[in-house]
Amino acid sequence: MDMKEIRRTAKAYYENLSDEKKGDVDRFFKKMDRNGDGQINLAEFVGYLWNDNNTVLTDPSLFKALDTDGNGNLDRKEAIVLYYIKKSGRALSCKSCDKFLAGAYFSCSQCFFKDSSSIYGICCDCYGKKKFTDHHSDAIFLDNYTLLLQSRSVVHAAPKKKREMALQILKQGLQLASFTGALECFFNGGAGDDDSNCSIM
Ligand SMILES: [Ca+2]
Ligand SMILES: [Ca+2]
Ligand SMILES: [Zn+2]
Ligand SMILES: [Zn+2]
Repeated sequence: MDMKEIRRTAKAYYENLSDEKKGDVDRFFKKMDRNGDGQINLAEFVGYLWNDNNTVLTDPSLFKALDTDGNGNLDRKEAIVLYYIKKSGRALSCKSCDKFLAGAYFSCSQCFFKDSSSIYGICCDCYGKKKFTDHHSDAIFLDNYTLLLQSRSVVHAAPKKKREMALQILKQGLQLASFTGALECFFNGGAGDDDSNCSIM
């Protein structure tokens, strides 16, 4: 499992958290660390995720991939990646091979935009080998980067009120004050469209 990208993302995400949210990471870690030795072993990892109803993540190969130094335990730094995966809603596994989707993946765009469906994600290997034949035959699969940009067009097409609602939902989901300015830029069409500062777009 290639965790390089997700690890870098988690680190950047953590650096932008408020002190209060960083405290939340501490609480998360303490809760997982049942015996209080400052390390998370596999049993503590699995136990926590079972209690948390996050069985997608209990895969021992994910634990191994999170354990960067390979000492059989997760320290706080290694556990931040798990915290990020949980909080970002990236706890998804491939619908075909069941492996955790650590990197780029493809998802059915119809299911993605339908609120009654869950995300139907397929890892690049399975997508390349066309192992998604049990899904509805008219499915249009898009990789997650393309889907992100398509989402922008979809939100643009919505009336202003609905667009604002979508932004509110995202803000609540991300719980990240520092992200919201950038989000507004994303959905308002980038720099020059209004009076917000869109330095990153
Ligand atoms: Ca422990
Ligand atoms: Ca370790
Ligand atoms: Zn797969
Ligand atoms: Zn679908």
